[in-house]
Amino acid sequence: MRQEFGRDAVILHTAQKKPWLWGRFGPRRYEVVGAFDPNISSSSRRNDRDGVNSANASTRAGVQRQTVEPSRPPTADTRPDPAWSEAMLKVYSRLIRVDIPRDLAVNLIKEVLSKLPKEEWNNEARLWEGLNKAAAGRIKSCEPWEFNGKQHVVALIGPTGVGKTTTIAKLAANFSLVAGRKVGLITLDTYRIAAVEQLKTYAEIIGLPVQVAYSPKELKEALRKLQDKDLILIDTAGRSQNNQLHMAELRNFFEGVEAEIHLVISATTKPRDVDEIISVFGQLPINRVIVTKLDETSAYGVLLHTCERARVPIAFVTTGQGVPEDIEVADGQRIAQLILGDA
Ligand SMILES: Nc1nc2c(ncn2[C@@H]2O[C@H](COP(=O)(O)OP(=O)(O)OP(=O)(O)O)[C@@H](O)[C@H]2O)c(=O)[nH]1
Ligand SMILES: [Mg+2]
Repeated sequence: MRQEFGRDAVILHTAQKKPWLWGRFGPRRYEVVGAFDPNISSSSRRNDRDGVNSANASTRAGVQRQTVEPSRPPTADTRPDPAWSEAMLKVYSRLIRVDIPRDLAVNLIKEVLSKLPKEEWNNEARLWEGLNKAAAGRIKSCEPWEFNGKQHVVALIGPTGVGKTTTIAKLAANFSLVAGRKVGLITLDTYRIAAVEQLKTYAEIIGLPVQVAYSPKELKEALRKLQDKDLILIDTAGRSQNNQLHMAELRNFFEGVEAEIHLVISATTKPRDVDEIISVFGQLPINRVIVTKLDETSAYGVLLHTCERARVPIAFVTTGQGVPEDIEVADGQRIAQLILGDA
């Protein structure tokens, strides 16, 4: 906007335009609405524009400095195996570059070697091809719920601020407005001021009923009230994985409830924290994982790490703050390409 119309132009609204849930990583379009004062002379605007251009160039350079890691080949002491060929080391460092943890990278390469004839072990292209297959094989995804007369009760759990409530709003809008399903919402998040309001606001816009449950008994009552719905989405309070009391509360809520529990993890989480989150939230029977905020990182290795540790399929990924459009059905093959694509 500013490159085009000068420094005084202001952005009023931006939106990402792309197909909804079933778009499967479709191409993106952006809509930017802005305004500028036409009374500012074009020459001063041109000057502004130069100023802005140079500012942009330096910002871009700044961002690149932060996000692009130099591709240093592993040194002798970080070599996972002294017998590894140059090609193996090269693919290993590419895996590290996209944030795949070292032990997982070694494990993947060993899997590839076990399937590749020895004379190809020094062929980088063949190794990389094998790695793509190995990664895709390890990322299990699943199709969205089929209904055939069966009701699905789905609870989203996970750490604070990963996007549980927003993801519920996206799912609710897609399954009710696009797929034409009867959807009901329940929230157990009565800890945070405005948490209930957040879900109620979405529900009002979409036109869905919301129940608030303060206790396990009330959850069962709420489920009864929504028994005519095809899909019931349950929002929970985000808590740190270090809060054991919260885990006990969550377990109490879901005891005797047939809910499909979806663990929500942000793609920006560090691998070590993923381990911790999965081990602590794993006190509940997790059926699926949802990975959020793919738009906030460019190294997607944590998706592979999450699949490895959670040992359940990824159901959905989310790619922005926009409700309802920034959510997609997970596709293992496509996620593998995404992870290794930039390496
Ligand atoms: N960039 C980006 N932001 C997202 C995404 N999903 C959610 N957010 C944002 O993350 C912030 C937190 O979202 P919430 O849905 O409130 O997260 P939550 O897990 O319900 O949070 P708690 O209930 O406090 O634990 C909001 O600003 C959302 O707009 C996503 O896919 N990408
Ligand atoms: Mg929430």
